[in-house]
Amino acid sequence: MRKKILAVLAIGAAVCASTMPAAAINSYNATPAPERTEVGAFVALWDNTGDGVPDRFDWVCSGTMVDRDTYLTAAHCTDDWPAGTKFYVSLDQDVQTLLDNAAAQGLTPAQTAAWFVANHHAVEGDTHQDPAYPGTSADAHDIGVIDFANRATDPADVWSFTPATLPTAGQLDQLGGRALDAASWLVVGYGTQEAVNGPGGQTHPGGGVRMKAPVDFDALNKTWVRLAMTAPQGNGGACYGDSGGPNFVTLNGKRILAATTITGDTPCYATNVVYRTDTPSARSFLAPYVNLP
Ligand SMILES: [Ca+2]
Ligand SMILES: [Ca+2]
Ligand SMILES: [Ca+2]
Repeated sequence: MRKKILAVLAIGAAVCASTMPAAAINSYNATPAPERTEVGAFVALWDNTGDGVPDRFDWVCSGTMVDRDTYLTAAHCTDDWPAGTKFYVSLDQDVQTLLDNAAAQGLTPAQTAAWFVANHHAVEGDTHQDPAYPGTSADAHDIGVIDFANRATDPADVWSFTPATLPTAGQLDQLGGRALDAASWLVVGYGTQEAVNGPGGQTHPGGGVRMKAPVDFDALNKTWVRLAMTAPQGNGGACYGDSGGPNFVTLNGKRILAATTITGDTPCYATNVVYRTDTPSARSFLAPYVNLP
């Protein structure tokens, strides 16, 4: 089981992105999600070498606007960054093409970040994570936000979107497994595809584009939902860079952001393990940032 963050993993997605197909989520049963304007890429500018000069500007995770100035993501996406790292959200559909164009023009990572902000492709915010993270396997407290409440510009100043609807307290428990299995589930994110075997080992092509895929309910745990992403059953799935992104369930015609992508099987073929947003711990973390239903 590996968390589905991108950047800190030594995988080949962003290195040769220009030769990769523009796709994200897993390759099978996935489609672009231009209509999911509330879902955005988690982008960071960071220094790998300790000299104070940023070496990377890239998408690493996914997340969702839950009000005009709060972007819900995973705690592990906000964790363990080098000092001085800056964090941004982009609600653009195709972040990868913009990054490729900046690289082709020879912009440095810092110049690319400035260009993204100046041209309304990214907004800088402030990360916060559940102080109880990493918690336990029963409750990892793997929830965080990029918040814009203390910034002059928030995403609603730049993009038009309707914030996602969070569940009511204990809503998934009240529904129970049978109703949750009958409902439609959808995962959205900017992450890579499932593992591809090559001469140098496994790689994860793609990513940086907002994609969606159907997934199927497997199990409800205390703080987790387990979702099947098996291709033969018509499911898609989530992979590296999809961490923090939404898993929506449609209940009575209403799309609810029931849980966020956290982890799963290492090659991303089988299971999306997602952190519930209707639990007391998730709600107590979120309460200072967003009005909960
Ligand atoms: Ca550096
Ligand atoms: Ca099922
Ligand atoms: Ca807020």
